[in-house]
Amino acid sequence: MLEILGLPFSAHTRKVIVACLYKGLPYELSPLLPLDPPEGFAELNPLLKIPVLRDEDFTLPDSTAIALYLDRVHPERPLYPTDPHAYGRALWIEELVDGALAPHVLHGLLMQRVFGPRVLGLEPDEALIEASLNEHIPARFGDLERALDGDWFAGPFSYADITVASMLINFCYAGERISGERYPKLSAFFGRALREPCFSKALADERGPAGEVPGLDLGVLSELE
Ligand SMILES: N[C@@H](CCC(=O)N[C@@H](CS)C(=O)NCC(=O)O)C(=O)O
Repeated sequence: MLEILGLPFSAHTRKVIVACLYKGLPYELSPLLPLDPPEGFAELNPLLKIPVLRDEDFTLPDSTAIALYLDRVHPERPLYPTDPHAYGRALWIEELVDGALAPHVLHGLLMQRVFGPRVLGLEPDEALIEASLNEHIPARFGDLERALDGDWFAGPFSYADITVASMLINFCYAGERISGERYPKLSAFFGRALREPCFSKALADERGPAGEVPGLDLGVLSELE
């Protein structure tokens, strides 16, 4: 069985969990805290980030590399579109989120507001929170709002949608909400994505472990019910 090393409430680990659920691949999740990595973790991922996938004796870090690998090994229910334009677009949307939005949601906001003060005992960097919330995150949300022209970001439901929705969940976990007034298409997309069975199941499984993290705002999970 596939083993996913990571945490269910990590945006990048969730991408892989949702991908496995979407493809119907059985997996087990082995909790791994990147803030307190186990000995030898650098051999699995020198960047010390989660997730890492283990498939028998093969290990692979990075949510994008893992999804591309899973599509090769298990081509049924592809995560990436087959149409070349949609495929390229899915990769671009993933880069927009993981490369340009993730640092501001995960480090600029969630780390400063929740994990830093509530788990690590660190003072929040208020200037960083302010810049993330008022500058960087709105810029990228604007890009996503403009990029959406249909139900999904790249043709049929794909890993691009899983990537965007997963990052938006962590934005909400930091106590924020996606404004329907400012981002009507993105906000409607978010509701639609979370109602996909692969997301409903992942979020139901995640609720318990996420509830153990002090300070995470899990309201978005109840708003779905
Ligand atoms: N490009 C990586 C990014 C992974 C990533 O940033 N993971 C976060 C958790 S969501 C992490 O491990 N952070 C720990 C750290 O930065 O020290 C991927 O797509 O898997």
